[in-house]
Amino acid sequence: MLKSLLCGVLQTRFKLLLIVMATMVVQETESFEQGNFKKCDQSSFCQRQRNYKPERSPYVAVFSSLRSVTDNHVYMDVRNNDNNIPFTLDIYALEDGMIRLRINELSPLKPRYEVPNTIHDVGVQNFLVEQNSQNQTITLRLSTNPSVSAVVVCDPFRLDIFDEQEPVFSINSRHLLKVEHLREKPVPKPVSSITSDAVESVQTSEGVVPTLRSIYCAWFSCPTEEPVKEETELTPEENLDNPEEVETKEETKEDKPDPDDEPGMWDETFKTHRDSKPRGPESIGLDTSFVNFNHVYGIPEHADKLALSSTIGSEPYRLYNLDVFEYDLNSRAALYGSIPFMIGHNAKRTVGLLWLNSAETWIDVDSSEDNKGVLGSVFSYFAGQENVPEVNIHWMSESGVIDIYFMVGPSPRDVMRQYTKLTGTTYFPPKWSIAYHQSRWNYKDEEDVKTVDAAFDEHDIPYDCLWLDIEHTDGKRYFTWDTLKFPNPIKMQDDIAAKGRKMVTIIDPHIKTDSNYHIYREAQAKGYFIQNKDGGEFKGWCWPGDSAYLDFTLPEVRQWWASQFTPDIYKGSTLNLFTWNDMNEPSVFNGPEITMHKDIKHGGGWEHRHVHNMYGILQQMSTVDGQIARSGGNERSFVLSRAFYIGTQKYGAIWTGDNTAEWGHLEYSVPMLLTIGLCGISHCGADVGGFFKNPDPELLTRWYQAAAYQPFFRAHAHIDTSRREPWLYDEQYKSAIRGAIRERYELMPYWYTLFYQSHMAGEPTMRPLWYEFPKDTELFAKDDSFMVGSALLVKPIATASTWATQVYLPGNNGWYDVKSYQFFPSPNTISMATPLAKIAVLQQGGTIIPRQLRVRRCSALMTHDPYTLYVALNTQGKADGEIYLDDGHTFDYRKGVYNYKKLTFENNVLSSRSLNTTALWETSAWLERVVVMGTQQPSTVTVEAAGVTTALGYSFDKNLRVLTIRKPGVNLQKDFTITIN
Ligand code: NBV
Repeated sequence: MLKSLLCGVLQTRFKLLLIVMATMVVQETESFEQGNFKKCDQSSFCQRQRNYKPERSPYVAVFSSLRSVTDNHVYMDVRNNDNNIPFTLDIYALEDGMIRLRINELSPLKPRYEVPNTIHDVGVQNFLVEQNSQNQTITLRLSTNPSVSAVVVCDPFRLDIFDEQEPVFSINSRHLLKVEHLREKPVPKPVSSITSDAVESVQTSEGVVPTLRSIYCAWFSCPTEEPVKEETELTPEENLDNPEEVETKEETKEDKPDPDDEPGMWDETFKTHRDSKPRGPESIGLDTSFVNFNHVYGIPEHADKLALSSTIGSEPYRLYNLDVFEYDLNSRAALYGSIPFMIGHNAKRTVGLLWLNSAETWIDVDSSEDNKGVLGSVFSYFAGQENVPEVNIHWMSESGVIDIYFMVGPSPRDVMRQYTKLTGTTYFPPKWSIAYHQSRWNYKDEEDVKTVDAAFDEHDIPYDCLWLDIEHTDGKRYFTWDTLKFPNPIKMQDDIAAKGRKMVTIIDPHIKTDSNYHIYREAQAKGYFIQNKDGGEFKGWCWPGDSAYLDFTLPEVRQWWASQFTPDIYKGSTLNLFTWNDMNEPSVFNGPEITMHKDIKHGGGWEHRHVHNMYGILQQMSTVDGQIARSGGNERSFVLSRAFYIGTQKYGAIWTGDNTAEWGHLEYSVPMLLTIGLCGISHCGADVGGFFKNPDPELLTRWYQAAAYQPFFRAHAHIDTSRREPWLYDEQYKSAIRGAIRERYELMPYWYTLFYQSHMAGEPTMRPLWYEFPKDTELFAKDDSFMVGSALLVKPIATASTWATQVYLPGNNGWYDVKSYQFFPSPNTISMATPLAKIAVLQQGGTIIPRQLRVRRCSALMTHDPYTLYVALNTQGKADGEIYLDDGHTFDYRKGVYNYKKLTFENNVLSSRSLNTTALWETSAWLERVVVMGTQQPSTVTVEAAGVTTALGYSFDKNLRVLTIRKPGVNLQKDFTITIN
């Protein structure tokens, strides 16, 4: 009996063991790569901040300390009542209804890191200040935007921001403000040395120094401390009178860890990497609530949906630029770029919040139902309303100061304008760079380049730029060529350029440590590399083997790097060669989390931890400077970067890195790009076809179709994948891919106009549907379709064998299928047939878009070609749009050398009027056709330009109600009027 019982138990145990082992194997394979990267509980500051949940915030703003530094800047003292550390609170009134909040230690042991050169000098306005001593609140109203106000509640500190009386943000209402003050490393003291004096001074490596408390108490009155009793520990045996007391004492000790010595504050190890944390803890945390919002967006880069999801009970979103191999979808894990900008949107308004920080940051999003009504009950504005929603955000950064910019919108456009006033608008990309790019790792040699280039022409597929990856170099020494494979790089580029096309070479930030390599030699001699924590050049592993990393935080290093791009120095380069900055998170193969050690040193004594998320943008910025300088400042730049940060849009394009040839990755490219666009970066794209693995031809075709309508359109693939140029596929796929690329080229005038507008006003070119239809709640979480500008709605096919798709058409202007011109009233969900060659694209009623239908082998050849206008009438028979024209590549537009036209259709008259009047750009481009959708049969059509009126030919499709006007023939520079009678 006993034996069989034992056997049973053992058998069960054995089975369990097998199951556990099997699970471990599965988990191991699933999480092997993710295991290289930290979770919040492996990052001590994230743990400390996340575990901080006081019932009441100890931070108090001192009411009587309010001072106006200037009329647009007020200042207050803040103190942490738990430890009496003093802080400064600064609030600034900025133009366009924006408010800035800054909290720093009053007198930190050492300066805390503040992000340089990111925020533009924006205009300011005055505060109208009202103090209420009874409630201990201070109301700061913006003088030029008086509907916008900030209210400081003193005890505990809270800041609420209102627009039109409506609370939109509430700061520290969850009591999560926690600034870890800089402190001396505690030195373990012998028990007998603890006396009450220890409160006022501390033993450090530099001797006995006064504590912050003692400095602070000289300014403020401090509560008197209980003298610390000398402790002589009794063993349980000695304390025979009361043995339980000993137990309790020990428990209390464990419950109250030394606040200066919590785990990971002074030293932290992840895998085999130790972070020595020379400055100790300095993290910051704060909650910001979006009041009356259910939906928040932004904080790229994550392979996640558009609307951010609640992180409660799971991992926070993480911002820490990392090179992640085969990244997972539906994840909050960090990727290559970081932008701590969040947008809240509801049916009434859109708001934005920028958390200015360049260190590792984790973000909890709490949109749980339990929150509903909590803040609603605090604000009288919501009296009588139950369940007012709120999304509570907990920002946690490893270092820096609290520095937040609030934007109250109220429309999505307003928020983008406000955000890009602070951080810059999109650089103006040269026209060729928004056309189609062909890349792979790698086009092998000059012969390969020549063959691929020629094949595009043979197969009648346009392309504008051919890319060379790391294999083109001499042993991964950037700015050099493998002379066996590329013996005549200048001739190669000239041949490509002769056809109107461009080339790009990759230039990574890791520099091979080889004294025969001019870049290394010079940079080393100048001391331009990042240093180890104890001095000496930091070396990490990357493609070339042992590599050093330039310290791009230093202006002199950036200047020197920029100078490397002149063709005299970059041998074998021409002005038609542009740049790709990859691996600039930076990627360090043998570093912690495949990046740089946090404790290594940049110039100015800052550690890498302080600047990490900015490293990539600094490389891209100086590459751009170099490219512009090499042409004497005449030619626009094009630099693609993998890492990105706040303001990347000013410098160039980014892409979503190493995705995979799977349908899911095609699907997620849409929300990823929408999010990146909402955070200012308009020129973004995903590798067409997926970087890793081989796409089947249907997936590749559908990917081309989606990307033909996304801002940065480049096919790219891993070195181990099979070749996948479009002509390698069966006719049906090849012709569908050709069709998609040609659709892009036809639409180039519209894309170029959108990029000009994005450059001027900061609007994303690719937009979520809610951006255009902000009141339609159906759209708030929709990310399977998107808008290109205000006119086109695109629903990519992101699942296999999908020959029809449901498309939700918002608004009440109606929509036209761009190919068939079929009209669909809206709001409405329609079913659209999507055979392999079809892209579901609809033009909104009320819009006019330009196209060029004579597609040539590249965009440069189409510069002066004729245009067609597509006028899609809304239910009132109206439409409008714009068209922008210039030379496509120089900075002459800054001198006014361009044509920007407003196109209006009303009362059966289409007119084109110049929005700029001086220094027009000379072009022979003319209007060859106008297609008017949703109109009546005319009896005559005439065009008037420069006082001359001419009758025009036309055809009319009664069923579709489409009028095609032939050859108006007017030069596009000129104003004209077309009248339909
Ligand atoms: O330079 C090689 C690749 C490049 O093709 C890719 O686009 C980058 O994202 N690079 C990463 C390094 C190797 C990735 C496995």
